[in-house]
Amino acid sequence: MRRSDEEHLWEAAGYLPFSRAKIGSFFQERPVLKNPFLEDALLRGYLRRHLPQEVRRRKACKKKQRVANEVDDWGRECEVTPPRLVHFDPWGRRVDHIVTSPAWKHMKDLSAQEGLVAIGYERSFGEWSRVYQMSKLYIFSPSSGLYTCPLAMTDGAAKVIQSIGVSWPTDEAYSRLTTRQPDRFWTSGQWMTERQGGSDVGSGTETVAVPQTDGSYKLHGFKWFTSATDADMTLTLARIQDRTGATTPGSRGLSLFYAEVSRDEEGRLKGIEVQRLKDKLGTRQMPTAELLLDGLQLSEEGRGVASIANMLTITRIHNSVSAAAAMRRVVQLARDYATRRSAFGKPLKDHPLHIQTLARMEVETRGAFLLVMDVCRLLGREESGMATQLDTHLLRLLTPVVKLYTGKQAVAVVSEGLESFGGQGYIEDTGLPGLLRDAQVLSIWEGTTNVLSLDVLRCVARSSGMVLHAYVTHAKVQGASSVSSLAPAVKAVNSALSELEDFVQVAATRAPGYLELAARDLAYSLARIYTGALLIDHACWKGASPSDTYAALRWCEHDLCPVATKQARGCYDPSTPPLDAALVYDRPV
Ligand code: UCC
Repeated sequence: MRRSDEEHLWEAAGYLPFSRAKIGSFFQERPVLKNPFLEDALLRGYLRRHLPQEVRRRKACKKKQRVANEVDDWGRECEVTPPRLVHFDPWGRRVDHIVTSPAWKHMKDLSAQEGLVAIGYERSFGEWSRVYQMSKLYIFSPSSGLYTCPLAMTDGAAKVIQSIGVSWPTDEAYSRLTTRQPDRFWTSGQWMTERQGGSDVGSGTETVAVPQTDGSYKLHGFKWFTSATDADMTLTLARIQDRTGATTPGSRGLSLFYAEVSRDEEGRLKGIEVQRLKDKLGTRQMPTAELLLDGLQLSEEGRGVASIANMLTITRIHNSVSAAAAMRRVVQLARDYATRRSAFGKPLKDHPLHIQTLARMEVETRGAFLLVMDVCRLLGREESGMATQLDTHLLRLLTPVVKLYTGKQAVAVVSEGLESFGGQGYIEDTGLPGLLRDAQVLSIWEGTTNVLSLDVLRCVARSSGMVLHAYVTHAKVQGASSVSSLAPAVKAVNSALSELEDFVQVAATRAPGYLELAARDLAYSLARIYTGALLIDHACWKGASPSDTYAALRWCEHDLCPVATKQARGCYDPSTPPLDAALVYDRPV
């Protein structure tokens, strides 16, 4: 080959031409996303075990393959083409357009067609409708480009409207939220957070609702985090002003409002101004904004928090589904990669320490999946009128537990998963780092870990301990097994349950601050013990595999009841808070 004049020039200048650079011929194969349904032994076993045959027949595999082929590409497009805010049109008119990618719009149509919200309300599969719906969302979620966020809020809004009673003006909204027709389908926002409070909604909400002569209200306020701001409607909280302009402070002063997001003939948003889009660590695919709005009253006056709690239950369950799904996705990619990547003379899959690490991730993922699906099962039972009182208590207790536990697990497992790709796990255009950035929000929005731990305490107190009684009764039944290979796991669950009961007895005699300090560990204990019981139960099923048994045994090697362990160490004693504070604010002497 003739060398170009340019090459001669570079050489004369002392540089080696690129043609001689030793870049070698090796290119690492990338991890391949296969059919996420066929690749998920636990999901398939769980559905085979629990879903009626009629439901399973409809769960065609072809659609799951579509997730790997087409939908995942849309999800990636949502990530690389994030929404942007156009404040003004070319002629200077304020328009506040949130411009989203075509892929984001495809996600909306797909969600309607697949009935990702509708299934929960059609209830064609009775008590199993929620498990069916959530298992579809579980497959969809990691490829959805975060479209699961608007879907969570849409589902929550439909639930709130249904629980309050579907009548004017929300009947049309309800039918649009739960339709399968893409051209009619609406999504909803849940605009709660203000500058003073995302967690302490009761004292942080400043938005006021001013009564109008036609019986409607104008809302004036500043919503600080409004996720999926391109929604068609929203539910939001505000304080109703009386004739003198006074409002009731605290949670009892909050009412729930419904608002449609619409535009006037000139394309301007009616009653809403979008201040700016948020610059977030992750979930960049989804528009989150600061804005002002006006709307119509929906709840009974002063019942805003209680009314929106139904929405929180649904969005927290969706959050948990997304958490389990994120773990499953990274495990699927990591185990595929381990067959394609070689180091130190052999494929990663032949390095026992690497496989042990993947197996630990798998155990965490299985635990999360079973815990989430059990909560979906309980929700389905409640909504189909099949729930016993024990089921209702369990659902109330386990909703914050599953959300807080899986949110944290997802961050840990996804982070571990990225490590299994080496440096490539840290490179943006592999699409892998986004998994971690998006997982990080799961423990933050819809109630942080500590806020939810306190919610656990509150529901125990408000039910006079009935939710705990239901928990212990159910976990014991689930944990009983005659399969000898599971004996160590059964023993671990039962002794952890006894420790938990002992903890509760002791804690009940202590000052109130004692329980508050124990709240997070208590919630973790509830999650770990119950999950252990579920893994054992699944491993006892006649169609279970040796892997199901192995996973149950490994899970139960955890400290299942950290709250008892820490109680024994005096971690919640009255001296702890001052010592914690001294440590946190330690200064050089
Ligand atoms: O907006 C956000 C981002 C949106 C993105 C969503 C995407 C999700 C997608 C996931 C898939 C990828 S984040 C907003 C985050 N903020 C929160 O989640 C709020 C966190 N704070 C709490 O949860 C607090 O505990 C509050 C706000 C509920 C505390 O308020 P109060 O007023 O102090 O609460 P109370 O007094 O405990 O309860 C008031 C009423 C009571 O009913 P009544 O009056 O009948 O006794 C409670 O029983 O509300 C009822 N209630 C509940 N009911 C309170 N919490 C619950 C609950 N969890 N379940 C049932």
